[in-house]
Formats: sequence, C-alpha cells, structure tokens
Amino acid sequence: MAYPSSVQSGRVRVLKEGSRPSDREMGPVVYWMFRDQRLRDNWALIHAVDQANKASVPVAVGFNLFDEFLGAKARQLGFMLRGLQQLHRDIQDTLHIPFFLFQGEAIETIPTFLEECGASLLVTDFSPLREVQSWKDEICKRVSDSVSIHEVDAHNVVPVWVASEKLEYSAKTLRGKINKLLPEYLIDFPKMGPPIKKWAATNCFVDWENLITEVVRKGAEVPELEWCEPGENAAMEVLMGSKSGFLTKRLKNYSTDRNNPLKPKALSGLSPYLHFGQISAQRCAIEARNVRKLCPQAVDAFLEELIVRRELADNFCFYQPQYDSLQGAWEWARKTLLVHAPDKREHIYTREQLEKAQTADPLWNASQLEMVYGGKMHGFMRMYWAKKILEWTSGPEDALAISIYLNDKYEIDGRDPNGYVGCMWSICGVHDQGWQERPVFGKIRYMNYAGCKRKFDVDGYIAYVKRLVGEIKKRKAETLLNEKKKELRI
Ligand code: FAD
Ligand code: FO1
Repeated sequence: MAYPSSVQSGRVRVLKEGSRPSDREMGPVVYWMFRDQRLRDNWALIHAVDQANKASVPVAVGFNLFDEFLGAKARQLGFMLRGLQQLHRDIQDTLHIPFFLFQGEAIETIPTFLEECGASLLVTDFSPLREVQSWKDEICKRVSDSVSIHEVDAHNVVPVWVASEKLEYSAKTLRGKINKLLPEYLIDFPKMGPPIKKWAATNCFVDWENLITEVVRKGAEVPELEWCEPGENAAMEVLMGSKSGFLTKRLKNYSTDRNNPLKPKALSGLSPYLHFGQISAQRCAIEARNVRKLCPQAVDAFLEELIVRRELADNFCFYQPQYDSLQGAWEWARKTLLVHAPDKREHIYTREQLEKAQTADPLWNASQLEMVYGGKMHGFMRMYWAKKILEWTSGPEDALAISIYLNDKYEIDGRDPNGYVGCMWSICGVHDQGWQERPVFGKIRYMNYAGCKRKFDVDGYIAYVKRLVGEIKKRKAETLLNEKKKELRI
C-alpha cells in the first residue's frame, strides 16, 4: 500500500541523504523534537509518521534537555518541561508513539540513540538559531552513513527557505512574497492517527516531578510564573477558550488597544506558546481567518504580526548569522551608531542598575519590573525599554548585549528570533528606516517619555505595575510562610 506524503516537499530540507543499500531493511524513524513541542498541527511529526508508514517501520519521538540552554532559568524551563510532561502522556495515550527524554548534549545523545535503535531516518524541526544549526551540522557528521536527516519547518506558515532565499530588508519586501504563498501553505492539517507499525515494548519512563523540582530549584533566581499555564490545551484555551480566549472574547480590542500597555489583555498572549511550539502559528492563523468577518481590522493586524513580522524575524536570523550583534546591522545603521557612540549621555547605568530598575525614569523602571516579576513585558513598552538602554549605556554594542541578556533572562518568550530582532530593530534599526539625526541615536528611530505620555496613561501603567509586583511579592511571602509552617509541623 502506498502512503502519500501529506507534507509539502517545500517544507522539508534534506540535511543528509543516507546511503542505504537497497537490500538493507529500513530501520525506525526518530523525530528529534526541538522547537515545536506539540502533538497537534505539527508538520515535523506528521512527516515522521508518514515516512515511517511508507517504509513500514515504527517511529519514536526524542527530546533532548540541555544541561544549559542559553541561560534559561526556572521560569522558562519549568514552563517547557510541564508542557512536555503533558505531551509525553498524550502522545502515548492517543498516538501510541513512545517519547524518550535525553539529558546532556544533543550532539552526543541523538547519534547514540539512533545507533542504539538502528534508525534510518532522523526528522527534526527547524530553528534559525546559530547554536541549533551548528548542532545539526555536527550530528550529520556523527551519525552512520546509512542515516538520512530531514529538517521540517513546522514553525512558520510559509517555510523560511521558501518565503525568501535571501536576507530581506524590511516587512515591506517580505510581505508580498509571503502573501503570494499563503494559498499554498496556509492550509488545513491532515488528520493523524497512530503509526501502523508499533515500536517494540520499551521503557520510556520519565520522573517528571523530580526533574522539574530539580530544574526549578537550580534556576530559582528567575522563578516560574503563576499566570501562564503551560501546555497545548492551555494554549488552545488562550487562542479560543470560551472564557477569555483571544479570538472568542478579546479580538475586537486588538485593533484599538494593542498599543496600550495598560490593557495587556488586548494582545493575544500567545507568545509563550508560540515560542515553545506549544501551539502552531498556522493553527492560530487558520482560526483567525475563520473569524475575519467579525473583526476584519483586528484579524488583519494580528496576521501581520503573527505571520509577516514573526517570519521576518526567522528570515533575519536564518540569513544573518550575526543576528545579535552590531555586525548584523545594515551599513547605514552601523555607521550612524558608531559616529554617535562617543556622544555625551545624560545618564549611564551599569547592567546591574538596569537589572534592578534603578534609573531616574519611573516609566522605564516599571517596564523592567513588569518583565522581571510578570515575565512578559507589554509589546509597546519593549520598544521604549530597549531604546532607552541605547541612550543610557556606553555604546550600541553594550546596549545590545545588555538588552538581549535581560530579555532572555526574564521574558517567558525570550531566546527567540523575535527577541533578537526586536532588540536589533530598537537599537540597530534593523527592518526600519533612517530618521532625523540626533545625539546618541544618530539616525535610529527615537522614543521618549513625552511621546509615551501622549499615547497612553503613563502614571496608570506605573501604578498597574506597582500593584502587580506587590501582589506577586505578597503571594511569594505567603508561600514561604506556609512552607515554613509545614516544615515545623513535621
Ligand atoms: P501579539 O500582538 O498578540 O502578537 C501575536 C504574535 O505575533 C506574537 O506572539 C509574536 O509571535 C508575533 N509578533 C508580535 N509582534 C511581533 C514583532 N514585533 N516581531 C515579531 N513577531 C511579533 N517577541 C517574542 O516572541 N519573544 C521575545 O523575546 C521578544 N522580545 C522583544 C524585544 C523587543 C525589544 C521588542 C521591541 C520586541 C520583542 N518581541 C518579542 C516582539 C513582541 O513584542 C512580542 O512578540 C509580543 O509582545 C508578544 O505578545 P503577544 O503574543 O501577546 O503579542
Ligand atoms: N529545546 C530543546 O530541545 N532542549 C532544551 O533543553 C531547551 C531549553 C529551552 C530553554 C529556554 C527556551 O526559551 C527554549 C528552550 N528550548 C529547548 C526550545 C528551543 O530550542 C527554542 O525555542 C528554539 O531554539 C528557538 O528557536
């Protein structure tokens, strides 16, 4: 029986072609799950199952937990692992696919596992981050000749290498290319059932509770968030839940209030789920398009962010390996920033002062505290926040390094192409145009307190963050007290 591929060939890149002798029996397929940590609407998983069915071999999913991943702390790791814990249960119950968790360096654990199970095909999802790309290159070298490796862009609606074959200059240059390809790529997902061939009985027990406790203890400097429930079901609830789903209950505010930091619920709140791949951007786009008649303006604005801006960030990181450094900026921006690097600054703060929100600007301090305590700074404030770091540090390289450090440390959605590009846009003018020249910023777009005051209730935002921080501190104190009481009773 022939099994047609349900994944468009453009979505799949062959990183390595295995030299399988024709008489050799095909070994199993392994999907190394990385950036797309979900069961539903996952083109990489669909491809792995398709390929396994075609060859009449079993398929397994493996995830590698790194000992250290770009400075991630309890906040991000707890969210990720709790999502994976649900995925582990669901993939076994619904698809009968085994899930293996490896710990350590993927360049060692993945080849070892492939060898042990005699796999013929490794499928993996796609991330444009440098580290990820280089680990994959290394794995290609380390696995046996017979193994093929396929990379599937399961994150973008239009695969990054299909949308454009070069570094794009701005949203304007990418938008047309993406829109032209949407009829082909913004399509429904096929239904997926359990693979035909079962994996031989095996033990893939994971002691999730202990693992999470340990990871959260080690990364306690940046604690987990209470407001943001992890997992695929929670993600769907945020998108379309009947209580306060974005598309079901909050959509109309997106066109009017999305730039008002006092109204964070006007935003979708999807970035944590999109970052960890607990929801597919394509699913979000399909569902948004389905309700376009109700609020066309809001849906169009949302799709512009979700597809064009997000995929522009992947384009930048994929085609510009220096995506987080001044070297990655365009010539005009580098030049103007360097000309103005020696300009006198009104204030210069150290990274520690910035981290502790100890500046003379109460609005900036509030945004920093929103990020440190709440874990998700409002999108509008992120621009102001990063631009002020440019104004208050010794030069653009320093500003970029500090903003990325803080963004990745505290944001629940940090360590993402959107974050690197957000900092590069704010500080290095990436995807932006030149503006009127001024001290320190040169031709980079400027933002200031007075501009914010004209746009929204600045004092209201400062008071809102103060309340938020107060509540979080109070809850933390209560938890500590209860733990102490419990200890004493024992
Ligand atoms: P919504 O407005 O509901 O957007 C829906 C989705 O569209 C987002 O989840 C995101 O995937 C995408 N999107 C929205 N705005 C942008 C944008 N400007 N560029 C690219 N994609 C976008 N986003 C992150 O996901 N992670 C980060 O670490 C991050 N850091 C940023 C740092 C700075 C300095 C700046 C200026 C922006 C940053 N952004 C980052 C982009 C944006 O601010 C967030 O994606 C957004 O605030 C997330 O909230 P939301 O999902 O509720 O937004
Ligand atoms: N992916 C993994 O495969 N293993 C990890 O240990 C891991 C940790 C991690 C920590 C924080 C974070 O923000 C993401 C993390 N990811 C991990 C996910 C994934 O690698 C990233 O989302 C992509 O690389 C971003 O493109």
